[in-house]
Amino acid sequence: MISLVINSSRLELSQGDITQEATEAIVNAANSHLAGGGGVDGAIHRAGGPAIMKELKANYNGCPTGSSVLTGGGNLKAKYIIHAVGPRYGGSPKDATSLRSAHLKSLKLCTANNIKSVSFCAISTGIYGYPVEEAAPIAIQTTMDYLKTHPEIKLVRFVLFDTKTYNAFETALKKIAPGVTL
Ligand code: AR6
Repeated sequence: MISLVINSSRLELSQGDITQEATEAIVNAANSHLAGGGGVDGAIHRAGGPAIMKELKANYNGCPTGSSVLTGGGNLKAKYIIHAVGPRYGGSPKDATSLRSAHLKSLKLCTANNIKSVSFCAISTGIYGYPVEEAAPIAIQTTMDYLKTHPEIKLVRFVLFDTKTYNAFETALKKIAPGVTL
């Protein structure tokens, strides 16, 4: 675990399973049909139960890439799930814009819904093929910039599933914020 204080907020990196997180919200890596799938999306729907898909179908007709929508957390400890749609990696500059936007929209949903603690997974870096060494600095920089002007969010935690992903986020955080303490 590594963390960085930004004004009165904290950005944390930890390794683990996001379905077990007790932050108020967790951020899912969804697809634009909001149809469920593999990876973390599959894990969240399995752990959270069918109420989540029911709510998605009742309220949304999909979600564009680079955006996100909010549901309740079903059986999870988290009260809310933010379903963010990251880009499929294709090597174009648009990918970074979409990835940044997926994070920013998710943070804005936290502000709009008075959510003070949120956990993100490493959006787009699994099935969607975004190299984690490129994705991690975008995720971290977007979050740091937001927290600088949005003290209402007290905790943003990145919950990274495997060691390779955790290490890439740690490397990116240390590069962006060299004074970071373990
Ligand atoms: N907790 C935290 N992170 C996890 C977990 C977990 N339980 N399980 C996997 N990860 P991915 P994407 C990590 O593939 O690349 C789905 O089918 C995983 O190791 O879940 O955005 C959707 O429906 C990786 O670091 O999401 C979409 O169709 C990260 O979560 C598509 O996959 C993201 O990997 C989205 O692909």
